[in-house]
Amino acid sequence: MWIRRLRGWEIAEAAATPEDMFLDRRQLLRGVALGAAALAVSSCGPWSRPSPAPSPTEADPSASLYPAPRNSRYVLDRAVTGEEWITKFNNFFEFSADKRLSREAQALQIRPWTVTVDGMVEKPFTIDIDTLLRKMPLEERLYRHRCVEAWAMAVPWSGFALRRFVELARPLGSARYLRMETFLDRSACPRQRQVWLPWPYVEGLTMAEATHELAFISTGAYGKPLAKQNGAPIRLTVPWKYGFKSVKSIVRFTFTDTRPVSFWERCDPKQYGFWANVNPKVPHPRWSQETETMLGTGEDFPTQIYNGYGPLVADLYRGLENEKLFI
Ligand SMILES: Nc1nc2c(c(=O)[nH]1)N[C@H]1C(S)=C(S)[C@@H](COP(=O)(O)O)O[C@H]1N2
Ligand SMILES: [Mo]
Repeated sequence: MWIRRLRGWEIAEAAATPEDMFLDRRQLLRGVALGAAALAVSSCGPWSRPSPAPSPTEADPSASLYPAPRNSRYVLDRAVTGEEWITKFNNFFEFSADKRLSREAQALQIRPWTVTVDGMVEKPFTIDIDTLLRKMPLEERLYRHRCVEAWAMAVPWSGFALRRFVELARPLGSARYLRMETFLDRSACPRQRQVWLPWPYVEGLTMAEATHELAFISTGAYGKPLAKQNGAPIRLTVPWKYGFKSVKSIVRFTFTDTRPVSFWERCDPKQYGFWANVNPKVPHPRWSQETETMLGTGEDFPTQIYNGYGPLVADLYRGLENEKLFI
């Protein structure tokens, strides 16, 4: 039985999702605050068990590629989270500020889907997702996922190492960052007509981060192609950073020498920065990051620095101690 306490994401769900906090201020100015607040209040809490996901209506042409062989290097210190959580409890602000957005997300058209590689590369190109999937060595990895809202999951992702994709892209030596961009489709995605939000969703990594062994591109989960609400057909997964870095439904990878400004950083740079590494000692302005609650079991765990991946990633940040690495 879940003992009800006020946790970071409950605050977030009720009143202070990153977007709502951003909207709070804007909406005071605009006087249109009611919609989101009413939605948040009318929904029941995120701790109630979600019902099973709707079965996909169209066949996914990549279905035969899954399940991919598991890479045994990445082990968990806790149980894999029930699949119903990842398919029914999501952050995907293109579709809703409410976690129950799986139905809305089915409007996303994931075929045809192309991915463009441009910027500081030997030769820019655009590749069809199914061609890309057959070029990349697919594997399964068990990773922990830690949202800045203090909930967590343990997920069997399928996909490929981001560094294999970087090799395919052939960046120039002068590239310092990899910028990743979600689709922008104002006709199919009504929320992207909210001109006060900086659509499309953008995220970025340094080249050292992007070529780190842990940086992963997920194209599937739980032995199946990725569900639309999880960012089909291709999303980033960087388990040592807060979940908002893991940009969904990517259409463009740009190599650049300029640090990208991410979606949330553009919304509110005081709360969300470029690095966003997990750290229990650096609270969010509205809640502590000391502990996290596992979806499904409701178990609390102490938050670990770099989400427990410190031994693998801490070296990436030597000499950068003056940067805001943990926000
Ligand atoms: N394009 C896009 N990517 C996104 C988001 C989003 O709103 N839009 N939300 C982020 C946040 S805050 C989290 S916690 C994860 C959630 O991924 P999941 O719903 O697959 O668990 O996606 C991240 N990627
Ligand atoms: Mo998140």
